[in-house]
Amino acid sequence: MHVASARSSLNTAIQTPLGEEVYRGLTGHPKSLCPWLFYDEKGSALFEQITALPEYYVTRTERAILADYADEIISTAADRRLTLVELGAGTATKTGLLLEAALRHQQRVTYHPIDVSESALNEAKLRIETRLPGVTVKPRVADYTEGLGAIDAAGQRRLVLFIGSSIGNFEPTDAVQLLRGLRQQLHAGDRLLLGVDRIKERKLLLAAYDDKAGVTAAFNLNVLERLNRELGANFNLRLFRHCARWSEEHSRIEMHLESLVSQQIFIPALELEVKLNRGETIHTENSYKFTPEGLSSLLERSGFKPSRQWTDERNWFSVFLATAW
Ligand code: AVJ
Repeated sequence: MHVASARSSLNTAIQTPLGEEVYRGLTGHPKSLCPWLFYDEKGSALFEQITALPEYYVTRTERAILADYADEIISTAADRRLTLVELGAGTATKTGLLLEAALRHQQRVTYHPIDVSESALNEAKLRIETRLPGVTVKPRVADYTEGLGAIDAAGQRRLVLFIGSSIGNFEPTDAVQLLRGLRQQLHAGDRLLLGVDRIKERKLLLAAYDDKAGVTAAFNLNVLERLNRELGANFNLRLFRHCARWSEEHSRIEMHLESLVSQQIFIPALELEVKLNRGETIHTENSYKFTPEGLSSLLERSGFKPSRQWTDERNWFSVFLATAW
C-alpha cells in the first residue's frame, strides 16, 4: 500500500465518531471507552437480554412505577394539552404506558421519539401507531443534545421523557450541562420526566451488573469484538475479564475490562498500538446512582424545579417530574 493511501484510510477511520472515541479512550490514562460503543446490533440485543435478567431490577422496577402511576404522572404534568418528547427513545417499550395514560386524558397525542438509531425509531413508530390509534409518532434521528427546540409542539405543553436511568451514564458535571442544554430548548412551564436508579445495598447493585448467567459480561466484552470487527483490532476476548465495582465515593457502578496478562493490541485502522499490563483495566461504563436529595439538587442547578417523585415499594428506583422555570 502507498503511504498516501494508508494515510487517507487512517484519517478516515480516525475521523469517524467510533475511531475518534477509541483513539481518545485507549491512549488516555486510565484507559476507557464510552458506553455508547456498547450498542451495535449484538450489543443492543444483549442489552435487551439484560433488562430481563433476574438480577437486573432497573427496567422492571421503572416499568412497574410507570404502570402504577402513569395516570397520576400525566395529570400532574398536564396543566395544558401535552406533547410528548422522548430522549434516547430506542424502541420505546415503556413509553406505551405513558402514551396510554395521555390518551385517557386527551383524545389525541403527538409523540416525538428522538434517537440515534433509525431502525429502533421505525420499529417504535410502527408498533405504537398500530397499537395506539390516537397517537401520532414523529420520529427524529438525532443526538438528543440537539434539535429539541425545532420540535413544534403547536402551543401545547411539552413533556420530555428521559427515562431508563440514562442520566446515570453521565458524569455529574456533564449531566448538569445536558439538562441545562435541554432547559434552554424548552419554554418555562414545560416538563421533564426523569427516571433514575437509587443508591441501595452494594450486594444488589453488584449483582445487577455481574449476573450469574454472564450476560452483562458478554455485553461488556462485546465492545472489544466490535473493535475487532470495525477497526481490525486483534483483541483476544479470553484474555480479558468483565468486572463490576461499586464506588462508594462516587455513588456509581463502574464496569471495567481487566487484562488477564501483559499484552499488546494492534488497531490497524488507527495505526495504534496499545499496551496493557496484567491487571490493568479499560473503564467502559459508569452508572451513577442517586438519592432523592442529590437528584433534586441536580435538577435545580439545571433550571428545573422538581415537582413530584414516584417510587416503588422498595425505594429502588425513582421517577421525577420537574418543571422548567
Ligand atoms: C442503559 C445506562 C441504564 O446503567 O444500568 C446495564 C446500561 N450496563 N448493564 C445501566 C447497563 C450494564 C444501563 N443504562
